[in-house]
Amino acid sequence: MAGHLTHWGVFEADSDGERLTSVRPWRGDPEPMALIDNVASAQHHRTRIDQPYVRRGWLEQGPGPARRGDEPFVPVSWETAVGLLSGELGRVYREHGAESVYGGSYGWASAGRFHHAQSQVHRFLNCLGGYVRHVNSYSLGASSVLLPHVIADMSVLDGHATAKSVLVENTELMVAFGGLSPKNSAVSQGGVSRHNTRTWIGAARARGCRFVSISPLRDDIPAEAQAEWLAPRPGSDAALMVALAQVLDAEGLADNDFLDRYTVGYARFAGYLRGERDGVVKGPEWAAPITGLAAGTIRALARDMAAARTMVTVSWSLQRAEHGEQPLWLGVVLAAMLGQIGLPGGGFGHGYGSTAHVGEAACAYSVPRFPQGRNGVDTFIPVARISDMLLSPGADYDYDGRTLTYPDIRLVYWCGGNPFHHHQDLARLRAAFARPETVVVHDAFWTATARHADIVLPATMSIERDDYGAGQNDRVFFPMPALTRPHGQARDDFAIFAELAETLGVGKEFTEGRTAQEWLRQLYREWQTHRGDEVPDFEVFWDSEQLELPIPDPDQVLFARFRSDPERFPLATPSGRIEIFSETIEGFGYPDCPGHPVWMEPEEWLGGRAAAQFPLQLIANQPRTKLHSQLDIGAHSRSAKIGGREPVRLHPDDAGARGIGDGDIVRIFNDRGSCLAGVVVDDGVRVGVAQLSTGAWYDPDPADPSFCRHGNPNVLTSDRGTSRLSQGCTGQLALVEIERFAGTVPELAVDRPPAIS
Ligand SMILES: Nc1nc2c(c(=O)[nH]1)N[C@H]1C(S)=C(S)[C@@H](COP(=O)(O)OP(=O)(O)OC[C@H]3O[C@@H](n4cnc5c(=O)[nH]c(N)nc54)[C@H](O)[C@@H]3O)O[C@H]1N2
Ligand SMILES: Nc1nc2c(c(=O)[nH]1)N[C@H]1C(S)=C(S)[C@@H](COP(=O)(O)OP(=O)(O)OC[C@H]3O[C@@H](n4cnc5c(=O)[nH]c(N)nc54)[C@H](O)[C@@H]3O)O[C@H]1N2
Ligand SMILES: [Mo]
Repeated sequence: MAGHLTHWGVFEADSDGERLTSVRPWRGDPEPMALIDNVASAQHHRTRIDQPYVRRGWLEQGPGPARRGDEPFVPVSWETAVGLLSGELGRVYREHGAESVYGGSYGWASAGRFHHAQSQVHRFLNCLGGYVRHVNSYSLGASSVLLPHVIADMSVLDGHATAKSVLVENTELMVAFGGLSPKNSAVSQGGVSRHNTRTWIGAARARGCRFVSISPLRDDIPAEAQAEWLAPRPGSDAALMVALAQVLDAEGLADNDFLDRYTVGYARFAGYLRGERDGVVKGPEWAAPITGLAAGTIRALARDMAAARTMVTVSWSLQRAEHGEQPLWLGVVLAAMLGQIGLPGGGFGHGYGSTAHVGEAACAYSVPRFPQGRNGVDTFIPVARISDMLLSPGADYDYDGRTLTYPDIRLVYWCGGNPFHHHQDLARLRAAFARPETVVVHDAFWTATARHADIVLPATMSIERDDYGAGQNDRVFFPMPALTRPHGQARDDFAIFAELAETLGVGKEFTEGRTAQEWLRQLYREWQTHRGDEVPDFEVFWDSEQLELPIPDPDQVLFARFRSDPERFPLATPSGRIEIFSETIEGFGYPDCPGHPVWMEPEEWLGGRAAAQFPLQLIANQPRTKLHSQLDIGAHSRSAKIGGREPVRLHPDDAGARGIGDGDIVRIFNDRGSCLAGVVVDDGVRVGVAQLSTGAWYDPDPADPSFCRHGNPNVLTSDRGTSRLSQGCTGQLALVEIERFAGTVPELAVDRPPAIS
């Protein structure tokens, strides 16, 4: 029996050497998650990649642009695969240079720090001269660019958020834009040891904290919160926040001492609230028809916020949308007007409820990681501009005050991510994936991305290799000894890269002469020496269940030092203060992101013209029964499917108006594409909203790649950036229509391997 860390929790398992015979939540987890059930059921599923494969056309005609995604694959030996791939890498680096290789390889891969897939592929490509990389994430595209201009880097807001323990003791009112979702806080990058969402929210409530959840879904906050539920039109939060700010301003409730001492630019913003330029006072009466909330509700909420110790928290989802910068910036501004930033339990939070780690106090030491080396290429893209890059080499685009140019990519290397899960407008991505000369994918499963590759290499799952790991701000460091042998001919990414590197003459640079086991020891020992305190030797750690990490300030309060002395501890913004108006951003001159936050109508929302044709707001949020697309064929994920399709939730009025009932298979569509889904009728969904979470493996109709038979919402979402400032992903919201699916429901193909010839 041994424990194993995943991004969604720790489990203990018995194994017969080949498979897990029983899986139980780790004894230390007070709120274990059923997501752990996906692992054992997926391990030997027929969609597991059992050996290396090459796309037939690539094998026969060689590298070049091609319609990828529907040709058969040819099984090849490891020797052949390594020979072909090293030859092709050699050719591309020689003929086109490192700037023609896209190795950004975005994705979550698996927990375990040494076998972290992105670190592996980045180090390998760096040994060859480097690669075009990505910056930022799908999670926080707008946040990572906007917030450093306005208040602080994401690492501060993320890693040093006021601790949940402090909220439990001090917060009187928690206003949660986007809720505090129990499904999201099941997960954290790198792993979660002790889930605590229901516990801390229940404790805060028992002490008297009032929760207001502002979200299209009632279950975006746990029942323990006994929350009041406000459901404005999705995408209209900025208007609601502007109106809340207007009430504070007009009724003398804004904390002027705080605004004077700790912020810049309030006067400009107040002029906007007061309608000094356009004659429109942006109060509750103005916001009511935009948001669909009653003016009285908005006014009362603003007054309550000013009267209590209030935490304004904005979920990450709000910025994963058109103009996603605005509600985020307004959240900061509202908190600044309330004057409680830096006080226990008050102020601003970003992502309580978005993942498990936000609100966990920072550990003294992060755990060892595999060094990636130096990238010889400077060129990068904001991560969600992948299709634009592949489709438009040489084109210019705006980003954070700069004009950048897309490189000309010949080879795409993906290891540990699934762009045919994560990217928007999948028909367009498929066209983009037809452009490179070669696409290489390592994965454990025949995901849609593997099916769009030329060379497919089978990776081990984390249960099949020795590793160790801990999540960000998670206080438990786990040894992760292999629980079973690898499936089929699967190899660790490290072993694959080690052999490729050897063949390409950079073996020594990549491995430094160490095996994986030797690396684990070496990295641990380096870590041990750099730590000031007593840490057990590797051998002791490896044989133990876990190692608890020290937490220097368990009751951390975000920006407490800044509040105590803003001259001595200024923020890293240009003014050193919170920027309600940013000269820098104003100076960029972007019409879609002016110098202070505003309400800007998105194109796809229920209040706009496009809603006449597509009258339902699709919420493409994170899935409850899995992490992204991972292990979608696992037992827990499958248990939620309807007729094998991803569930879509609809309000009874919207279902009734379309003659749709529980369990029906429907077609969801807009101008970009369509997909099937199985209906769940639920009055916990706002009227006018259809919730189809991400994660169903993309299963395109062979005749029409914009039609997914399985229920991947990214055939419907739009591939446009949040704004020219941050170019973040806008996948959360889109407009759609839904109809009952007429005819015979087509069989799925993505739950079996592709055609093998
Ligand atoms: N419409 C819409 N789209 C979204 C979002 C949204 O809100 N709406 N959210 C976005 C967000 S926030 C994110 S983070 C992305 C997530 O997108 P991804 O991180 O790309 O999604 P995953 O399904 O986690 O992909 C990880 C892949 O790595 C594979 N893998 C696991 N372990 C290993 C390993 O050790 N080696 C190798 N080689 N492979 C491994 C898994 O099998 C899986 O295929 O999706 C984004 N997409
Ligand atoms: N179970 C599970 N947990 C996960 C993940 C997963 O795949 N599965 N993924 C992880 C990752 S990578 C990330 S980045 C985080 C993401 O964390 P978030 O971005 O916070 O998560 P989402 O589920 O996309 O969105 C949260 C909620 O926001 C609400 N919402 C959507 N649009 C609007 C809007 O316009 N206004 C308001 N007020 N609310 C809105 C939706 O109802 C949605 O349920 O989750 C992490 N946690
Ligand atoms: Mo994410």
